[in-house]
Amino acid sequence: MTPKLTRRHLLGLGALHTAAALGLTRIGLTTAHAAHAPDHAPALVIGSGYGAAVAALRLGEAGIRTTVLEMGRLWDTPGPDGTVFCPTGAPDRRSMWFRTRTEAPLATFLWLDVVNKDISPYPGVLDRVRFAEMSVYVGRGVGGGSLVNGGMAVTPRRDYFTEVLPQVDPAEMYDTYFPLARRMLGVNTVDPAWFEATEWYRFSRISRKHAANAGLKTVFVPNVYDFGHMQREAAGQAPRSALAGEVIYGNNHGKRSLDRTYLAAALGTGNVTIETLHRARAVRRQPDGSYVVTADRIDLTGRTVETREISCSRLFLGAGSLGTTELLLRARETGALPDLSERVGTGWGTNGNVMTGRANHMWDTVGANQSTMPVMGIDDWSNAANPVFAEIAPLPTGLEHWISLYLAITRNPERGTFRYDPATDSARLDWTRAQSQVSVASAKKLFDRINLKNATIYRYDLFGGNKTFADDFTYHPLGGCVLGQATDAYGRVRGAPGVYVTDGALIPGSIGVNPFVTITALAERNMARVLATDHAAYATR
Ligand code: FAE
Repeated sequence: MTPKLTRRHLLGLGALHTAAALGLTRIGLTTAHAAHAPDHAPALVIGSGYGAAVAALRLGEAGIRTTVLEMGRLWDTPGPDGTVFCPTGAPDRRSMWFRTRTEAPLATFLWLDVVNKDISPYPGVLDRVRFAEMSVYVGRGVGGGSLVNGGMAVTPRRDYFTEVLPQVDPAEMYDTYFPLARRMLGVNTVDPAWFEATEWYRFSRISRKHAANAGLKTVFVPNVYDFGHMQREAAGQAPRSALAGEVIYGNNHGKRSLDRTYLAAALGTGNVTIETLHRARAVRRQPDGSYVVTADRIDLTGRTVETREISCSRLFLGAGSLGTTELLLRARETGALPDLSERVGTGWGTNGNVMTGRANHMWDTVGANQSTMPVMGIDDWSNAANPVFAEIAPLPTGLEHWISLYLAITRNPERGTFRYDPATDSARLDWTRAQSQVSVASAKKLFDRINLKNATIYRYDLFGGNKTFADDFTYHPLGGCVLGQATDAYGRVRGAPGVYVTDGALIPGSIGVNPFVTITALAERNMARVLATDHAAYATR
């Protein structure tokens, strides 16, 4: 489905281009005229990922003046090389968030340290947040995770969704909010005939064949990458992005990231302003019931150039599972919001993520040319003994390497807890390597079966330490402020009236598929309720 660009989208896109061209950190329809940053907004949104973008659009549409604070930069200005994002194979400072060396998920190839490169510190687009025994990859910038992710737009199984979020009416979600989210995000599917014929998805077809040999089902999965554009890339009629290895450090073309969809529409309402390079640090409540957010504005070296206090009547937390949880945990533990629930910081999980690679036989070539956008998964979730949904992932090196790569989503009931560390004023994650072993054991069962039936073996050279399973990072952080626990059934934060959680922090650690469609649809559902029922209580003061 090609999304219809409304007048609102076009106005918003214009505002983004103007801000980019002028190097502004404040983006809005009135950007050029606003001399001073306002220190009060009726509604304040923290972050600009999926949940935040939904909140911003729906608030703006309701006529509520809204400010969005995003710690990353706007990714709309070409660098000296003429592109917005850096090439994946030759990453520069644009790749990662204030690093001196990149930290890619696949650290080595043939055990060689050939993947990562030295870079200079800069507010780059991908961050790897390291906790003691788990790392979390997140996107930084206007659009959050949508800037760096694989675009897989998967609707969860209805039975599992109902089990995970029993407070949510599934009929409402599957009839209204999932279709709305897919439409707004511009979800589309690969043309099956093209998929079968193109060299760019040979790697998927080989994995499908090997899964079938083991009696396993594969399914096509939708994506927000524009497949029309991809086909034109393949035909040499459009600039290459998915077919040029671009994904984790940003796509220069073809990707319907949130700045093209929800956020453009939000800006187009004329009521929404986005402030970039603003990191929200603290939240407190005023005697009149309004809130004050303390935010550091940083420059491109990471130095704090200004500390702002912005008051608001309503506060929407969309800083992602890690960001939102840390803000609320800090507020509770420092006494700024002492009435917050004890459940803040609990119920966190990795969505059972575990990555693995298999070595194929010489005759089973995966192709030197691989599209970075996954379009197929092995779906064995209905196997009650060992439910797994495994994304067939690309490994685009430009060379034939005979590797089949997967991101398995397993059903791991282990949950982590965040603790506030006063010494560093940050959240620490209690998650042990042993907790990841549940995911590894489950993925191993599935891939042992595939290896057995195809007489193949695992790759040992990709994840460091001769590991066959990457058990130390996740792309899918979920939970920390779980719906119905730290919040009510609509994301209203317990003990802080007028504060809402709107992002992946609401989902209790697992959803069985790649999560952004669920995060978006849940935010749509919650915002519809909040705007319908809480609006009068806060008006637009
Ligand atoms: P998120 O998108 O993370 O946005 C949070 C935003 O808040 C970010 O822009 C932060 O910079 C910002 N922020 C954080 N703290 C602060 C603060 N204190 N002050 C101001 N701003 C702040 O949140 N999911 C899928 O469904 N399909 C995929 O194919 C897929 N592939 C992925 C590939 C990679 C490499 C990665 C990293 C993730 C992938 N994901 C995928 C996960 C998906 O991107 C993620 O679930 C969502 O982005 C989470 O959405 P949220 O709204 O929770």
